Amino acid sequence: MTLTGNMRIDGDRLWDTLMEMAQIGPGIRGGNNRQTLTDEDAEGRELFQKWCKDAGLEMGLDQMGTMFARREGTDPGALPVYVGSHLDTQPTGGKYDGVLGVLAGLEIIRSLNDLNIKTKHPIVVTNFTNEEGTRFAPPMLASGVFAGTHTLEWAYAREDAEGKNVGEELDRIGWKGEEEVGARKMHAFFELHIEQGPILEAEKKDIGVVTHGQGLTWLQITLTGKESHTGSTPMPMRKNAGLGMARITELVDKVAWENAPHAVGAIGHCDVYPNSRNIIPGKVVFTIDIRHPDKTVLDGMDAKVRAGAKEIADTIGLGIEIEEVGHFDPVKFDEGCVSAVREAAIRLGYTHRDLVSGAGHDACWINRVAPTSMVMCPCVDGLSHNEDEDISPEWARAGADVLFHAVLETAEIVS
Ligand code: HGY
Ligand code: MN
Ligand code: MN
Repeated sequence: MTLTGNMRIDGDRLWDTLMEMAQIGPGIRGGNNRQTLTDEDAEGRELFQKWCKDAGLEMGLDQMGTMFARREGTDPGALPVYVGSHLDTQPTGGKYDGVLGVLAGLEIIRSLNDLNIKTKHPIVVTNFTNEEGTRFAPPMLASGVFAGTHTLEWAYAREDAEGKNVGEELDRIGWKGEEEVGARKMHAFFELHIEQGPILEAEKKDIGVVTHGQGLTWLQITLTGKESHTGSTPMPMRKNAGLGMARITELVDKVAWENAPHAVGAIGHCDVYPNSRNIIPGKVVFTIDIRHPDKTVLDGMDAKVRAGAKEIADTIGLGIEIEEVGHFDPVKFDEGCVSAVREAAIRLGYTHRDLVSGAGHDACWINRVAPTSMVMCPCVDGLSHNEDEDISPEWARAGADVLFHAVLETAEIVS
């Protein structure tokens, strides 16, 4: 049986499944707050597992809590084609970031069952733990362990703002598996994700054929000054850590603009101590997020931000500690997998364009251990990591159809 343009997923079922998952870990404005290894994450995992079992899949779980749902192929010795993303969300996240990729993988299985299609290679739907990195830095933590970038022990030791660590929280929610992380070998990996940027919608394209992913560096800065009275401490005597953070925020923005049009930089997380209205901050801890598609430029931005931050701290008389808490180099996805995505879009009659992913994804790490590529669909105003994140059912359907064909072509239809 060959792949034809009329072989498509059930877009209504996919949409209903997305809406049902969105009920778990509701946000405050219609989005989601299903942060990794929380009770809400556990509830979402339970629902996903139920759906997978209902679809006749065999469940697997590794030591980082990454979930694998396997549909057998006709050749037991053939390496599986993996398809998935992440179910964890930002604290003020949308309903589709990550979730679309996991549930579109499930929809592929449901559609194969409906069509009674058998494939040579098994197909495994995957939910990677802690893609967001918002509760436990760095992002893409479990896929990073899977790709051999982080050790399991290092990952288990990552702590959240309350001092809880990954290993303990996996135990607490009962989702720490036995499987060695990364022991599974993949024939290929595909991930469907919303663009989280404005290009596809602006150009009225249904599909992003993702050829590359930009690189990322997260630097955690600790500035130490001196707490003192905001009213009675003369300006020349102040050691204001908050002032240092403000100037470094300006520096990061400036370095990004100096490397326009592709560079980006911001500070999204900060803790001010003691955070009292009338005490000059004695300590601030914040995370710089800089990104660029070119490694040399990204490394140059990193060096410039480090040097500038030290200069700012010295000028104000602050102590400074700089710790890299996240990094991955820009990635170039597998050309065979990228072609499978592009040809699927053409076969199905969807408009498409090549794209560099601005956000990081599990696929960026998995690309190190298996042929990998991504499919992207538009999102309204390019907005994401915001509860107003939105997509249309048509965009979800188009992305899942293309994912369906790319996975089927790679898994080889037998009957
Ligand atoms: O930060 C990222 O790019 C991803 O959303 N975790
Ligand atoms: Mn994501
Ligand atoms: Mn995200």
